[in-house]
Amino acid sequence: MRVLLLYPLFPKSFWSFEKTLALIDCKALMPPLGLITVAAILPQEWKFRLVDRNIQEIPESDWDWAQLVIISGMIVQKQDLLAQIAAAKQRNKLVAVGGPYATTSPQEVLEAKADFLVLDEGEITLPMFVNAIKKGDRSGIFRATEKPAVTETPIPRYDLLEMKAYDTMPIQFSRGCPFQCEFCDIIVMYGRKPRTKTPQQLISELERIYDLGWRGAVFMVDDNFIGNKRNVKLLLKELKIWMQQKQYPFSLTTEASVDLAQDDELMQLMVECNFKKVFLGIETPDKESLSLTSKFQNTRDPLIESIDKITRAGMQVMAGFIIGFDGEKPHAGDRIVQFVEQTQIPLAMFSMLQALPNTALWNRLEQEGRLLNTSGNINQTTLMNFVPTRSIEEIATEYVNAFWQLYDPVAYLNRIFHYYMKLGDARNAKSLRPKWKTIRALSLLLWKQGVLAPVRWLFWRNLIRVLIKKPRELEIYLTLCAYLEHFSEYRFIVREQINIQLANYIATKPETEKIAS
Ligand code: B12
Ligand code: SF4
Repeated sequence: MRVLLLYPLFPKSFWSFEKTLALIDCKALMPPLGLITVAAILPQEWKFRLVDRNIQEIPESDWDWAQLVIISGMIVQKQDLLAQIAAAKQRNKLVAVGGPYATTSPQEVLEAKADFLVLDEGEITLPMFVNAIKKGDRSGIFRATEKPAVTETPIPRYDLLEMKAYDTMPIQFSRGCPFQCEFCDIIVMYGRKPRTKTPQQLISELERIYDLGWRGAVFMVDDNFIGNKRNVKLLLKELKIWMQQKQYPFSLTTEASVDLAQDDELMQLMVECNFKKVFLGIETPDKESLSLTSKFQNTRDPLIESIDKITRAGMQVMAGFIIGFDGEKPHAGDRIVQFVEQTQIPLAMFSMLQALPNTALWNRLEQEGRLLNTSGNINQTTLMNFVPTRSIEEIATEYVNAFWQLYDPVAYLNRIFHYYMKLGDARNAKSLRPKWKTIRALSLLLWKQGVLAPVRWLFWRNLIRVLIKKPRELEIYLTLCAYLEHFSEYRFIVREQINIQLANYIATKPETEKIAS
């Protein structure tokens, strides 16, 4: 069987970083780990080609070559995902779709005329699909009621990737999260019992990307890396030795819950394994909203102290924020800006609350008759998809103003300077010899921010202070500066897109208020 694996286009978003990626000559942030995992689970005598539409067009010769087209994607990619199903059907190809979007919104994919829906986790449903294909079936829907043990998951087919097109390689140690935030679809898709790989299994995966020549950023894409603290410590103790032996070829990033700050041993081990960044779901500094959304883990210890502890331990904190919770008091946007300024978190991912299909939030809003349309999106440029307890106009205005302030170039450059100064010095990684990519990026950055930008005086002032006081991890500081290239443009997009949608919403208000149930 000749299989064409397709990954649809992402819209321009908080995460797309076009301008920052252009500095380092990369085409996209990360490759699709789901699809290369699918390729590893399918029979290895099948032939595979992978096209990530975020880095290249699909050559007509690939369409001609393929007997089966497999498409995966998340909800934000749905427009292109549905378009690629149509393109494949136009060419009479057999089409199978799976992954997060198809799993949470199967009806939309079926209506687009995909032949096979292979939902939930592929470790269980792909063998059912392969049997059906071998029997000669031409359509089917496969679902799993169980969650697979990821100890059986084979090493993803990293060899199918054009690695140099990406900034970061993804790898996964665990799936699932023990918490129960009301808006979260992770626990719907991957469950509340974190399932981990074995340390040896994960190290073999790192070994594979190392052998394929990868060096640099690796994103451990776990839903909550510290969901199973016992197993993660076992991994880190072995990983630490491997990293040392290989002379720290990777700098690691992951996602974790904020209770990480309460475990000094865990933080220490992560730093020793060269974890450089950690993404925390802070959501809001408003305690009532955190309790209402069942994010109790964020109410137990003061958030500012926790963020400070992780930072001083030597890991850069990135954080997610949400506006629009039920019962939220006015000026929530200002409180988020204030919180970010106080903690000086460089990258604050911010969006309006969206209900995703089948989450506890979705089910509650459906019962209360408050859903506005049937699909969520959780992008930074989309309005809420339900009727909130205060007006959408008020929330959207606060949101746009807050986003605007967060990525104001002066505020951003000052924030990252102060944050970098307090970031703990990990002192374990050996600096790699600068690559041509880094030298090119640095020259472009100096030209853009040091010569062309209106904030050039601030750029130089802060850079000189960094060179004098803390030159050792200069690359981290300059990378933070490079993100400004993306955000100073992206805040215009957020403002424009939200204002257009808000105007449409206000114009059609009587209709939109006919709430779908
Ligand atoms: C890494 C990641 C990203 C990366 C994307 C990198 C990339 N190129 O793919 C980045 C950081 C860019 C990102 C961004 C966002 N992400 Co994201 N992301 C993830 C994360 C943490 C890991 C994805 C991954 O690699 N998983 C590991 C692989 C092995 O799992 P998998 O893809 O699910 O694949 C398995 C099965 O689904 C199945 N499978 C997958 N595809 C297929 C196809 C077929 C045919 C078959 C049979 C099976 C199958 O088999 C695999 C093995 O079991 C997931 C969470 C998660 N646990 O997956 C969220 C997740 C996918 N992201 C999500 C969201 C919402 C976003 C954002 C919108 C967040 C935001 N608010 O901005 C943005 C959007 C991006 C944009 N540009 O607009 C949601 C998607 C929800 C949905 N229902 O679609 C998830 C599930 C997390 C969440 N709930 O918040 N994300
Ligand atoms: S901590 Fe994160 S992954 Fe876990 S339930 Fe809450 S939002 Fe979901």
